[in-house]
Amino acid sequence: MKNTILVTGGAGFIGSHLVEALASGDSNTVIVFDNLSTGRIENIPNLENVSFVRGDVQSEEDITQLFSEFTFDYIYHLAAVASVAESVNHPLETHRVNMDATIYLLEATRFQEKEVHKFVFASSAAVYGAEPTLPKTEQSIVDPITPYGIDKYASEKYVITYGQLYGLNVAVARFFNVYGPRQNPSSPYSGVLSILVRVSKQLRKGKNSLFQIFGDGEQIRDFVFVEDVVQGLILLATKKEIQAEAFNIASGEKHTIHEIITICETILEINIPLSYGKTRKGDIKQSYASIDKIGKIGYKPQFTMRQGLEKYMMYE
Ligand code: UD2
Repeated sequence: MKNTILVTGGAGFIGSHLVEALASGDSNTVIVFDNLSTGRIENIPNLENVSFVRGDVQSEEDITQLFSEFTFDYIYHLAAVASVAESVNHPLETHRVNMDATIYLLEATRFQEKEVHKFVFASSAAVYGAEPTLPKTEQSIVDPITPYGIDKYASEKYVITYGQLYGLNVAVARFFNVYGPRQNPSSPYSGVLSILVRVSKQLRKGKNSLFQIFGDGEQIRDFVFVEDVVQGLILLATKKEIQAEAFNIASGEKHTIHEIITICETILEINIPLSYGKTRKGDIKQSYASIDKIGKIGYKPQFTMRQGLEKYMMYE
């Protein structure tokens, strides 16, 4: 049976890896829906079974138009402003993308003629906030402390509630710190590893560069390689027994910023000069996950931090 699959944010970092994996099954037709605000057209695989629709999830009109042209078997909603810091600086603008858009999509899905096999929403570890109990399990207290975390939590509640109220087949993925090829390092809000990899590569070429740490460098994160995230997303979509529940997607490994700097230095045999700035507003000191719940449905990370970083650094 041929499946038509929607990936919002499919031209972005995580979305484009997902599209690649989905398109490799030739019984799938993949529709990438993206406004190219941070996503890039070059990220979309040039394959016959992948189509690009330029549109904005914030626009109810664009969503209505999309659903008038296609009926979807699976929907992965990944389009978002991915930066916690950007949400702190622009709460209203990020709210429209990270929250309102989710309801537009859920409404369109609810009223499409054919029942969707699964609507998977990309949420975030940011929902857990700064409450100090670790590792984070799906039963941990949820207490978001930034507009980003609040919108992700509100969105996931909507998604799960649509499952309960209207019988929509839904699942929620809580991403921890995702990294890998195509993560864009060029904004001040970019993921820490994309910036660190860029700095490392410059140093490796003999250019001057410096990595800036916000805070003391002892903050802990659970960095998960993008291919493992794709593995987790596809499991949530295809396992029929998953209904209206949230799952952590992470590596289950924890590293400080200082540790990842040391790993980069070892891989590339360089010395990375550091400077220290103030801790960012809304920054969480320690965040790492238990992956037991998703492990029970077959998830197994394939990349350690070092293996993922090596693959990332070889890219280009
Ligand atoms: C990440 C995700 C976010 C959300 C969250 C879940 C990104 C860009 N953001 O936010 O979407 O899912 O995890 O909790 O992936 N840092 C530096 N120097 C730099 C950049 C960052 O020291 O040049 C620090 C930063 O202050 C923070 C840590 O590195 O303590 C990670 O920062 P981040 O922006 O990569 O990700 P985070 O955890 O804020």
